[in-house]
Amino acid sequence: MAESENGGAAKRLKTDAKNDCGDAGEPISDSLVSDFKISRILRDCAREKNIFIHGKVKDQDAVVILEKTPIRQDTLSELLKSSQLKLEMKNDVYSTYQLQAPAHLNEIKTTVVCPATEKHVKKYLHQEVFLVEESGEDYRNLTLPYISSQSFSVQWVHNILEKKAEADRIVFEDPDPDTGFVLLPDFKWDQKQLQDLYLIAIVHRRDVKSLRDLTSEHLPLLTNIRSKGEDAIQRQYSVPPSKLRVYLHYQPSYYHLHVHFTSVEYDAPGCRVERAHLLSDVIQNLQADSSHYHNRSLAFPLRADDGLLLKFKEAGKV
Ligand code: M7G
Repeated sequence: MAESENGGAAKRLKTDAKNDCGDAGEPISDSLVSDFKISRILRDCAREKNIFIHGKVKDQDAVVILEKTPIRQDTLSELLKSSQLKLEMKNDVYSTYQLQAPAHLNEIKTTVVCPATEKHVKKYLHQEVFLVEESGEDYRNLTLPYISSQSFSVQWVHNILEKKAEADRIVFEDPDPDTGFVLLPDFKWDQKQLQDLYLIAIVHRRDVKSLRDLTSEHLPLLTNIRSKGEDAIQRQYSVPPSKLRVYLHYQPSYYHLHVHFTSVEYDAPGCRVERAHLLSDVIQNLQADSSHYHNRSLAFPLRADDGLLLKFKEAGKV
């Protein structure tokens, strides 16, 4: 089985400030953000220091996500040396300041979805959440028909697999058509520090939508992702398997099988028990019973405006 590795940019943490690329590999132009007309705030969180904004770029719907990133240890002394301090208050041994950092140490991670569909807007809108319990039968009768007609496009996934986008970000690839995958940084991670390390392994196979499709037939694929994914991360970032949380989402947003690799110290969005299934548990469940994920009930959260929740309500399941 042939394997390839991309040493390039992924070998080190990203410290330069160059633009990321759009789907077609073109740099995202500055005007995409400066032409953005705000319609409403979808969500904001003071603790996570991010804000999700819905608006328009030249008549096209767009979502812009702004996020303050963690303070980097490698630029700490520069930050302290080259910033200006403005005193806010002083009392006994206590004082607080506004630290005005130079522009290059004060960047805001910005994600743009443009054109954004109504489903993208809903994904980021703060909503009440309900927990649904889905039996294997519910999956086949309610969920499968719904996701077959309503789910997000996986064009971005195909672009990655076909090297039409993000090819220079690939950390590791096993090209085997049955057990192979591409490992690359999740677009939620700016790769500037390891505290919030986040990579995804996307399988080459296109016939596995989610956890529900997995049987013991897929064990070689899953064990391959675990061992080679962990090895690659150890090599590239010197992060050992014991520092990783490796899991699948159910329900995922994108129905093409992929596995999340995050730092175990990082409270990543979607890593809670109602959505994350540890890869090692999935492997053991399938070893014990090949039809585990076909038959058993799986609980997951659905937002109030999710069409799938309506289907479960209509069927009297919620
Ligand atoms: P998911 O479990 O299907 O859905 O995971 P979630 O987004 O609700 O978690 C898909 C993962 O792929 C997420 O962690 C996304 O941040 C990531 N992702 C989504 N898109 C559109 C891209 C992309 O274009 N490039 C990369 N590298 N990651 C993406």
